[in-house]
This record gives sequence, structure tokens and C-alpha cells, in this order.
Amino acid sequence: MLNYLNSDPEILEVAKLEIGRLQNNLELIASENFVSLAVLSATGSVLTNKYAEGYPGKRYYGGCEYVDMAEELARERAKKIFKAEYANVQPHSGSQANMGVFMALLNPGDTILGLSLDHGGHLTHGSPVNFSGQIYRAVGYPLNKETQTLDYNIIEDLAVKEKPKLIIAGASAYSREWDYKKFREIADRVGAFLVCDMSHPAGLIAKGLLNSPLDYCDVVTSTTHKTLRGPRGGMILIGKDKENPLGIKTLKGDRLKLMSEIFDSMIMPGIQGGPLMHVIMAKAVAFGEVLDDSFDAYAKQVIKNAKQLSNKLSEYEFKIISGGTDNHLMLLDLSNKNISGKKAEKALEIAGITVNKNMIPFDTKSPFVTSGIRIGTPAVTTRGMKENEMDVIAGLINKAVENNENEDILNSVKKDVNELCSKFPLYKELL
Ligand code: DSN
Repeated sequence: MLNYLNSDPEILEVAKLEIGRLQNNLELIASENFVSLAVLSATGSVLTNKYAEGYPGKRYYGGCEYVDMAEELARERAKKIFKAEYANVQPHSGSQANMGVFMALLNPGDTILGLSLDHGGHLTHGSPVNFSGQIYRAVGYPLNKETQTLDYNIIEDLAVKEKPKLIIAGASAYSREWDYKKFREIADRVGAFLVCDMSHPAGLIAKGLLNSPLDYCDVVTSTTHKTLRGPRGGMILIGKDKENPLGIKTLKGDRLKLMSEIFDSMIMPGIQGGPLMHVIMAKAVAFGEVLDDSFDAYAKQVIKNAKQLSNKLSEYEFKIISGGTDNHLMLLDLSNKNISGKKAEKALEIAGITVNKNMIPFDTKSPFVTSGIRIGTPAVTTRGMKENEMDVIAGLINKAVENNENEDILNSVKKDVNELCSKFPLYKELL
């Protein structure tokens, strides 16, 4: 496949180096995964050539009959996976999906309530450096200081006090289950829209291993490249069984019109132009893989691996925020290890283990330093690693963190990492 890059030796070298990096390192960034060769082929397909502003059957350009088929397949498969009534698969990213939803439902200056960034929330859920915190009045809900978990009393009190027009559930660094019914009750009490950004656990929700936000939320957004293991991108979904998901009285009963006119038109022409049809086709391929029974075993193993890794790291006296995990990730509080997240990330990188520094709830360090690291199992599980490998990985993490200033030991950990990785080949067909 890389042969086609022979015409550009400099770029060919970059591609080979990246494949080598993926093969030889342990990818533990919770938001990353390895797509199948089928998803990769679709992403690199001729559909990259096509302009197709609009939606299937209603495009502004000719020649869209085949890209229409790809987008229809992606929409239908997404709906089937999540038992949704509506899907828009055009957002280029999760941020674009969130922006489309916010702009469809809110006016500038309206109040939004989302999990604080430093407690595991996402940039687009109201951070002051992001559109969501600049266009809207953003209020953050914290985790409970003792349990380090969501505290529905705190969220309700804040909602009553701040009267948000929109409440957002979902996180990028939270390892526990969400009670969407409780969020719905709070949203209903204050008359707010309820949106969930399920980007991180979407692949686990797809297989019924975690609660589905579609049962209770007005709108759900997601990326397609994390636990869903698809190409980089976003989508918007609306679940079934709610007569009036947006609570807009004038549109009651006219759901399809509401969906297409409000959400579709906010994504295009509202905030995006031409859709990335090659990526949309790759989304269809990935959704087909999620629908296959084999994805059940994958999703279950992601959770089993996360629990095993978290238990084993606890044995090495790593403090796991909230005491453990229900999903694919965990957040480590390194304060008892006398090392910052930044320094741990660097030491682990030298040792061939890729993680990201991450703020922990009530962190006293800046986002550039942090007291924690975030670790996830989706990518190593795709490689076929199981509980035994998680035990080995915990030991390697411990050794690297404990010896973070000893280059010889870090290099010896790297050797062990390379050896482990060599037993789980990745993308060898590409070379
Ligand atoms: N950057 C992603 C993550 O790592 O969680 C979220 O957008």
C-alpha cells in the first residue's frame, strides 16, 4: 500500500517511521485506537475527490449518486448500532458535532453546564479557551471531592442556581458509569436541553456494556475514532421514543423536519462546507465492523483489560482516581509517587509507553504540568493483548515511573516493551 508513496521518498519515510512507532510502542492514550485495513482503505479511497455539499438525494453538485450510497450506509448503520432515529455522520470531528448542536439549540450568552475540564470534562464542554466557553456562559460541575465521582446533588444544586439552557453529560477523562436518567430529571427540573457527548465510551455503549445516553438525552454526539475504532470524525444522533426531543413546542410532532432543518442545516451550511466523503465511507465500514458479533468480544476485552490494569497498578500503589474503572480508561494520581504528570509522560515515552499527562480533580498543578496521567486500553486490546499482558504492562509502567531519571533502566524497559509488542504485529501488511 505504501508503494504509492514511492514518488515522494521524504513522505514515504515519514509513513514508515510512524508505522514503526505504532508497532514498537505501547499505545495507551485512551482516545486512540488502530483502525482495520478496510477502514484505512476507505479513508484513502477515491471518494476523497468528491464535493458533495448537502445530504443524500439533496446535493448542490452533480455526480453524487455513489457518495450518496456511502453516506446512506453510514447513517443507517449508525442508527442500527445505537437504536437511533436520526444520524448525521458529516461532522469532521467531535468538536464540530458539539458546535453544531450548541449552535442549533442555543443563543450566544445562554448558560451551559458541563463537567469541568480539570475534573475530566472536554474542551468543547465550556472551557474558556474554546468557542463553548466564549460564545456561551459556561458553568462547570465538579466531581465529589471524597468519592471523585459524579455527585448528582451537586449537579442539581448548580443547575437550579445557574438555570442552564443546556446540560452536557460526557467526559474525556472519567472512568465511571453515567446515570443519564438522573441527568434527565435534573434537566427537566430546570427546563434545560440534555446533550451527551459519548465520544470516549461509544464503542462500549454500542455493545450494551454501558448505559446508553440515547434513552434519555435530547441529542447525543460522538467521535468515531476512539472505542468505536473508526476513522477520525464525528456524528450526531437522536434516540427513539421521545415525542419531542428538543422540547420546542412549535415543532412538536414534526420530528423529521426538526431534525433535518435544525441539525442537518447547522452542520451544513451552518458550520461546515463539503463533507469528507472518504471519511464518511470509512465511518460506514467501521460501523459495519461494530455491528459484527466479533466487536462484542473486543469491547468486553477493552473493559476487562482496563479493570485488570487498574487493579495491578493499585498493587504497585498507584492511586486510581475514584478507585477504579467501569470503562476503557483510568486516571492515575501521581502525587504519592513524587512525580508530575509531565515528567511521568516523558519517562514513559522514553520507555516506549505512550500516555498523556492529565489534570486530576482539584489538581494544584497547571494543565501543562499536572498531577496525573490518563491511561486507556482500546488500542492495546485491538492488538490482541489480554489480562496477562496488562499485568506485564503495569509492571513496566511502575518500573519506568519509579526510575524516571535513570536512562539505563528506562532503556531496559523499552527493550521489554519492544519484545512484548513484537508478539502483537500491527500493520505488517502495509510494509
Ligand atoms: N483529545 C481527545 C482526548 O484525548 O480525549 C478528546 O477530544
